[in-house]
Amino acid sequence: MIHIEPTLNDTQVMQFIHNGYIMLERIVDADFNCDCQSVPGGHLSDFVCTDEFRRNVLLHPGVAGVARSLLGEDFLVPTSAHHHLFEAAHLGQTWHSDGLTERGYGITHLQCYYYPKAVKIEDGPTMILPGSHHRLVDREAIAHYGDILGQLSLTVPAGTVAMTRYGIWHKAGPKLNADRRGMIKFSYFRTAMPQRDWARDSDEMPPYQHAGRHAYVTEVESYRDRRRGELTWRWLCGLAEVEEPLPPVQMFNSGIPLSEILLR
Ligand SMILES: O=C(O)CCC(=O)C(=O)O
Ligand SMILES: [Fe+2]
Repeated sequence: MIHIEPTLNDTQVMQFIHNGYIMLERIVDADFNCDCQSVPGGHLSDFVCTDEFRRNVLLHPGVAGVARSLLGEDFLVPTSAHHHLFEAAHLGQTWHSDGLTERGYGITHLQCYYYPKAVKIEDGPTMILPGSHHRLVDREAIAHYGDILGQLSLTVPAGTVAMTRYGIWHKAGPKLNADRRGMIKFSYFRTAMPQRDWARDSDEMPPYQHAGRHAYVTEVESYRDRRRGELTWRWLCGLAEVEEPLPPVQMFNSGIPLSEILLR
């Protein structure tokens, strides 16, 4: 079986719980980024199942190391993806979360955005709202929001992968030019209950450290974020009483267990 070392430590896992994303800038090799310049928009399956895509992106030690840390040893590796390709200028999408966003405290699904080409502000970067993955809402209820304090435009260098908690609020930002802007989106899933699957600083489990308020969060909601964060931390450390369906129930759910992959 391909061996993937976990790359996150206790502190980084707590940061992920709080923020709902991790950015890996310039993680994918420049030559492979160039190979992605002609990939068509829309659903992708054959391309993401090639050894090249697996080696350079899905099983890259830096990318898969985060999946290993947050989803455990034999996670599902994506076998399909969606290429969000924009060329013409547009006004931008509305705030939303995708698909059947999960309930519960466990982390069972990581949704990733891979940018083969650098994204500047005028290219219509993806925008995310850090911390919003805790707020499960009706999609239509947030669509009318404009700018939100603390929102982040993912202006990134080529080869960047953002790894997000599935429920995070996001949208494609306004695009001012006619240049190609691509983002290949794919998901990893958990297959087994967690047991503090990352690189441990020590065998003693540290208590959850709440990193404080996000810019748009008031006192009471911040208290809720702290409690939700603690519950997720305990769940990831294997202390939860609550079992979740694994892999999680999704509208789409395609992946191959890491243990079944052979690279030539
Ligand atoms: O392309 C992007 O930046 C985001 C696209 C997106 O979130 C969607 O279409 O669901
Ligand atoms: Fe989306």
